[in-house]
Amino acid sequence: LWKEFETPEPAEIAAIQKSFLRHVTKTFARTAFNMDNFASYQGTAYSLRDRLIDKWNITQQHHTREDPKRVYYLSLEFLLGRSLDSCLLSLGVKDIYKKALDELGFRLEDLIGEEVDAALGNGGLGRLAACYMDSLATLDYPAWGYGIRYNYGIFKQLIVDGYQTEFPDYWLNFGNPWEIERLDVSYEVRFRGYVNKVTEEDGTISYVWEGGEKVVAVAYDVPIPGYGTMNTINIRLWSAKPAREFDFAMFNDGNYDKAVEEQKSAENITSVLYPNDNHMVGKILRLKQQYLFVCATLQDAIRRFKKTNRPWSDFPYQVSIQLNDTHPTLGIPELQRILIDEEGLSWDDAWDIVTKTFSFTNHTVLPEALERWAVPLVQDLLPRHMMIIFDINLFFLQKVEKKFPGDRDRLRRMSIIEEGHPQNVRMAFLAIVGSHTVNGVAELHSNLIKNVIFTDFVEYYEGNKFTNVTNGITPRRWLHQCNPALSDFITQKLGSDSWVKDLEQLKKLKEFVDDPAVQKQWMAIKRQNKVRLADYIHSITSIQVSPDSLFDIQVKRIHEYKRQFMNILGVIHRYLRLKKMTPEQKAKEVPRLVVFAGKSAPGYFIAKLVIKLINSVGEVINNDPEIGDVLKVVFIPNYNVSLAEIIIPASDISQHISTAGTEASGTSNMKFVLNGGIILGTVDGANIEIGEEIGEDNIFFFGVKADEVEDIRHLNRYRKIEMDPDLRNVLDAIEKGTFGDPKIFEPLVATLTVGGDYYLISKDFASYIEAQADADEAYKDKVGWAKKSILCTAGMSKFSSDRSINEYAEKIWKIKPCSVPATL
Ligand code: 26V
Repeated sequence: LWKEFETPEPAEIAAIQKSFLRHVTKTFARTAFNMDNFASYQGTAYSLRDRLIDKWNITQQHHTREDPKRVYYLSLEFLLGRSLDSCLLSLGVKDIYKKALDELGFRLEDLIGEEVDAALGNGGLGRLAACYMDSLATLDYPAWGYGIRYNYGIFKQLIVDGYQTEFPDYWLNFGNPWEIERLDVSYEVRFRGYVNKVTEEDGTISYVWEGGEKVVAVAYDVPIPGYGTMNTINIRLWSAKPAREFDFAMFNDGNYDKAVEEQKSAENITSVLYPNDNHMVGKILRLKQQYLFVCATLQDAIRRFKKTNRPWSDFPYQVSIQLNDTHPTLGIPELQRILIDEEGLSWDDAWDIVTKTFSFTNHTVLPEALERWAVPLVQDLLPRHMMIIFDINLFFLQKVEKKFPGDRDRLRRMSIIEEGHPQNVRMAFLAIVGSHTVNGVAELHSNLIKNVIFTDFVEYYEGNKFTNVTNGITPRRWLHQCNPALSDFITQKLGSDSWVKDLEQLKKLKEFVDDPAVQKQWMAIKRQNKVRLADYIHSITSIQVSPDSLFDIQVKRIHEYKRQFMNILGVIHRYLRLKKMTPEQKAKEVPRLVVFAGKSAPGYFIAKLVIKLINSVGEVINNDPEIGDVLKVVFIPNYNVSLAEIIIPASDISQHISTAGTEASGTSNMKFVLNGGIILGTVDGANIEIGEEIGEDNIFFFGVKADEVEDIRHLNRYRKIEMDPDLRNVLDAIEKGTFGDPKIFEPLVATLTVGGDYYLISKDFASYIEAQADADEAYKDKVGWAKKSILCTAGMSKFSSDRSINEYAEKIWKIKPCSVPATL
């Protein structure tokens, strides 16, 4: 197992080949005559899976024996991407697998490329969960991830005539080597029905939830190995199945359609990931997903807890549950329900356990993203939970009233139930009231939570519940794996690869910043990564781009608050400027490649128009013979984790230009800087802390600050917006038809003119263009740029997800590492 390195190499190679061939021939029934790359990928993955399962079993047995406090990370999204490469690296067997496969005539790189992404997430929130699993495993924490096994992940994006079109991502089509189906681990989940009030002989009243319909949640386990450690944790994903395979009575009556329909309707629950990011839609199927998820997860956690015969009062000292945003908040009334209705605890004893168990991370301040569920909907689907939520609210408001007597307006503001027609359950308020700790994901964001959106709660809890844990990213995937050339170079310069598990070591790179040989090699590696991206762009779009241009990249979900619109308006501004230049003047310009990628929610009309505009502008600029390589614009379709691994190492500049105060943290900003790319961005989210760490000289900041935004919006609403004159020119060009039928873009342009410019593009435009000019100027100084790039990587220690996870473990979860011995 972990001792496999002690085996002599030839024997190890032979063992890998044997296991590979066994799986290819026996598991997949292939022969030497039809063993293509995909079959070989499967054989490799299965041979690695065997090792993972061994490590996972040893970990579980050790945890059962030690019985440490465990953390349960509940997330409706896990954006894992591919697993083969990362597992090979974590197990320390990449080189030897490469050799073993080489001898059989396969290139490991090709096989890695055969894997489809596990894309069970929308964006930052889902990818954060994946990074946190990697750190939890690597740091030897006894942790479980829980989520949903969607049959369809985030849709595939195709660009047709410049527009986004969506295709289903049926990722399980050819099987998934990284999951273990656990038909023996399944739980019943009830929906609808009625609540029976029972009066016992002694006069006590209890409630029983009965009737309705039942489905079953079945577990699928995804092992997550720590890097260079035995600890191998688990993400348990639930899949919905009908409670009884078939209604035989119905089947016998010849009512086949109805019988099959019922079966399908159960399976529908976990069929598809909702593709909205930062926007709430009140669909009943989504609520069903959330409840099925927390119901099965709590039964599983409680079953594990009960094995040790501890009293219920021990529960919060053995179990910590982290809610990744409000999506799993129903876990709070569900645990309360189990404790009072099924386990017979008093309300107060139960509530004490609940509030000591849960903690909640908020990931956004956008009002349209805060979850609110209509009371009649919850009442219909989960009648007992609705009663409990009303009671939680009643007891909570009684305490608020006691602390602030007579303050009716405060009670209205703080109520978990929002008044209106219909009433709504404010899930964030329920999550706050039911948790011991609430955190934001970057300093600025945590301050906004405290001072803007949850102020009343800060006052009520006297500041005790709210804290910050700045996000982080795993350096394993986001440097060591995705940028092997830079990773090797860093290891060589530092004389050890210990930085992979201890990012503080990167600080030592500062010693080399003035070394011309290091600068040269550093930039040569960057160029190599730019060539790799240029080749990819050519293969996908047929657009030829020069690796000697400045690569300026914005990749993230398309959203108005992220302001891809401002970026493309800036590109148009640059184009108009270039068009006025003589060839001699143009030759002095820094050639620039502007790359966009990202998905829009399928129903987000304005975001989809932004994609269309980017493609239309690219079409004109890329085919303008007067422009050539001085400016190119590319939209790369279907942004996902494995594409990010190619794009991120290739940036000179990346853009993180959200209106100040709107991007809670951002995590791709961290990935770009870790790979020696420079941020051009607003004073927002984690950009601020990155600036503090790497030094303000190594980041291009622009734009208004978060605390100015409200006043400017107020003025925009009540006066005519002062349109920036350069921006006016740009809009004129669009309206004149320079980029195709201007009618198409009218609704988009209108967001700036008649729409009140909510995201302050006009206000920030001049300083944005100025920052871009500063970047051009700085890029001309090759040595200066190399230094900036080195200092970027060297300053990123803080943003390892290992640091974030250690903070959660110490401050919030109160769990300790439980290191697993190499053998039992
Ligand atoms: C997600 C969903 C998913 C589908 C159903 C409706 C719905 C409604 C709201 C949301 C909230 C998503 C919040 C989010 O993704 N926030 C991002 O979290 C990142 C990790 O903390 C952070 O870096 C980003 O700045 C933040 O936008």
